[in-house]
Amino acid sequence: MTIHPVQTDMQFKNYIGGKWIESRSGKTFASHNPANGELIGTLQASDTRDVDDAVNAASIAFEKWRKVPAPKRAELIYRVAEILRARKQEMGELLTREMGKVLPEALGDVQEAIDMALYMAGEGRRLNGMLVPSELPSKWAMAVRDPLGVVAAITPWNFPIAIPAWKMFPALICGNTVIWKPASDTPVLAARMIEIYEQAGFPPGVVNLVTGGGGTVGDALVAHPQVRLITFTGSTDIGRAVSIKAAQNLKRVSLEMGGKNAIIVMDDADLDLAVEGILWSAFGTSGQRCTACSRVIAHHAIKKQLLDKLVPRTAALRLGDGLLATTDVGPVINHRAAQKIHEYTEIARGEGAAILVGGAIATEGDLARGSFYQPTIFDNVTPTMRVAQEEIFGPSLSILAAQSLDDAIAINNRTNFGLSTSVYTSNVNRAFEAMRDVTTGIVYINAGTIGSEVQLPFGGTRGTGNGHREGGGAVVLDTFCEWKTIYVDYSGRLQRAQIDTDALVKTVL
Ligand code: UN1
Repeated sequence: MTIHPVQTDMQFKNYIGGKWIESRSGKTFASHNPANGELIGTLQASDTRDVDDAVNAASIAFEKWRKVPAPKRAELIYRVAEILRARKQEMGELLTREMGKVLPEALGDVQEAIDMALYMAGEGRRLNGMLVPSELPSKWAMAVRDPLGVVAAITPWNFPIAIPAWKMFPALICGNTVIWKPASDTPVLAARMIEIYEQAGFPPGVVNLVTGGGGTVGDALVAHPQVRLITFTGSTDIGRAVSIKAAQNLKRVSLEMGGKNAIIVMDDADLDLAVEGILWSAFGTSGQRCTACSRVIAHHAIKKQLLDKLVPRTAALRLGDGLLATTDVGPVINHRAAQKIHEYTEIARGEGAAILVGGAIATEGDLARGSFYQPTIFDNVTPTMRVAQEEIFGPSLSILAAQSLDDAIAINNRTNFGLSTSVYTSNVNRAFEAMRDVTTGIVYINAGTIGSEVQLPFGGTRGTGNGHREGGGAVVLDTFCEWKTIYVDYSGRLQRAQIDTDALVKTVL
């Protein structure tokens, strides 16, 4: 494995109208490596004037871009996939340095963007509309997909390459132009990604980057009347605020928010398989996935046996810099996050949970230079405890007991989130009952709660989303398109729908 040379103290600019430019604010902010505090780069701390410039550039570009045939738009997206594939290792390493996840997962994050690019580029030759019979003779009835205009993508740091790809490739293939506001913890990756769009040959103004705070750049994008769609992934609180603010201009908002995902382990499950799924889903990405498993709902008959296998495996996980092959679990995104995760440990303790493993910020040796949290398991958790209800977004797992499958599903469904659920069972009837009765947007049987694939809808119910889905072909296109219904009457006479139907059919016959 080659580790590419580390460049530090690099200054990255905004990308507006095809030019790299400094913010009008004259201010910058820094991005650091959560494993050791290393400076990754300085970025523009933009303000509303930069957002205005970007909206202006994206609006002008839209008039040309919407007329570029979709198969041609697709060629540019294919090009992004090719460049990203060639630079996968380098981008993966940068991802580990800026965000912290271990390198194999970082490469997976980049791969997910490559997959999405290839998939959406394929839509360039599809973008199916509708052609249906008219009720009148000599008349065509059809519907086509129109782009919305300027789309704002507000993206999180936990999948800094994949999640923007889920939003931007569908937006672009449909003919929208995009302004990207990346999370302030991972902006260097965004700037590098924009270089790839530039290299792929996207025309000026079609893809724009404005870095800076959510309260300034994000709010300005949400409020701007010319931004027609906000596609946001982040916390439920911010998503709700985005939705309320955007409603004033009646704009479309696609939200992907929190999760409180559970793995249900039945008494007939393969426990070794379940343990692998739990470790991967709860502690992969240091638990910082909205699909992460933060609850295990174990059938009471096997709970002890399951914990006897799970706890030592959890205790053996090695924390460290994600670039090292010896690391199982990387840092959490920053010190604030580690503090917040620890507050939940205190809450669990206060609520009467038993801490079986972990439960502290990790500071041994080199870990003190970064923000690390020990993989943690809370036992004796009951469904109404805060640690069983609230999203922690860290390597903290609550164990609950259930009396039966129905009981487990009821516990699973009773939270304010609804993203992903997994059920371990070897009984096919139980598996199908769970597939019927679980009310989250994603259900896994005999696999963990993480690992969705781009060609299927991704999203959740209740506080996780607002009804939109990402990935999943036609489903995601519906978010990024406006349906335009077109009637073409070539009869040469006035035909009145719903009135002349009978008479005219008689004339034709
Ligand atoms: C997220 O955590 O926000 O299914 C997305 C998964 C990944 C995507 C997670 N493919 O875990």
